[in-house]
Amino acid sequence: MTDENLYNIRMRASAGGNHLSGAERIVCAENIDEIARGLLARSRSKESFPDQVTIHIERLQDQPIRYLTALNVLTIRVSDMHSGRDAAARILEYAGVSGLAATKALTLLSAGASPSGKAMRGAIIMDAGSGERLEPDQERGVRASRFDWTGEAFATVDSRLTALSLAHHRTREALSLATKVAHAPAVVAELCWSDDPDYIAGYVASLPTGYVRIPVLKQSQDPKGGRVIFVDPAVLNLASLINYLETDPVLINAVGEINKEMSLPFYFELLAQR
Ligand code: PML
Repeated sequence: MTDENLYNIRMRASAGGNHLSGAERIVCAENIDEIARGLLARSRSKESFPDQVTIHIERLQDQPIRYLTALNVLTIRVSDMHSGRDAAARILEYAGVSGLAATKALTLLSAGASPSGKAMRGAIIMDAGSGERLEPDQERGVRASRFDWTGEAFATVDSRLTALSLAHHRTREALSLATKVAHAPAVVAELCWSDDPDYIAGYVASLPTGYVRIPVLKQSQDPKGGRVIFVDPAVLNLASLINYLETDPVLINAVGEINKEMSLPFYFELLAQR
């Protein structure tokens, strides 16, 4: 894949004005038709049929691609949503998020983070110390975009995740997004769980912790979810962070460690040994 020949393809589906699904890829010109067909098929695979689907195809003109290695992955064993959220708060604190901000983020995601109560298409940007929300549009949030795996890294991550029964496309896509986000200037950590009522897993991700999957972060059939990106205000330039997240193209060309499920105390022991 040469950098000059790359295109970003984005799919967004909505029904009744509400966001239903979205996905995106970075591909070579010769793969555009096949990938666009796949994204279109995905827009129709939800129970509620979309009344609007947008496929946006854009050449990544003159934009240098940043190549990254995926964050290391592990899963924390939790028994229910409460122990899942408790684990998330403790891992966020290890990454440098204050207890106040972690609690605020968990409360916002569980209550519905946008002022209208709809799912936000993008992420909340939160001061990792005070918990103050910093994204300019609280209804929309800031959407990380323009990231994907190279073909080789995709095949590797897919087979290694599948070997651990983590074959869902959401895990693979979230890992690539979280890798881009964790390498952003001023980012301390990220917390996410899905707004898909059928998908109850989520994660905490950061450079020091890696991508920590938490299999249960909400009750089944709960439509609330989203992302919070915690930032260090002392080094934050909000405009350049948003620019990096929304427009800088990132390709993941290498896969990190992919570990089995472990308990939270065992994970903290591993971190202490590093
Ligand atoms: C989403 O994009 O809907 C969030 C996906 C969270 C994935 C958690 C995982 O399976 O690792």
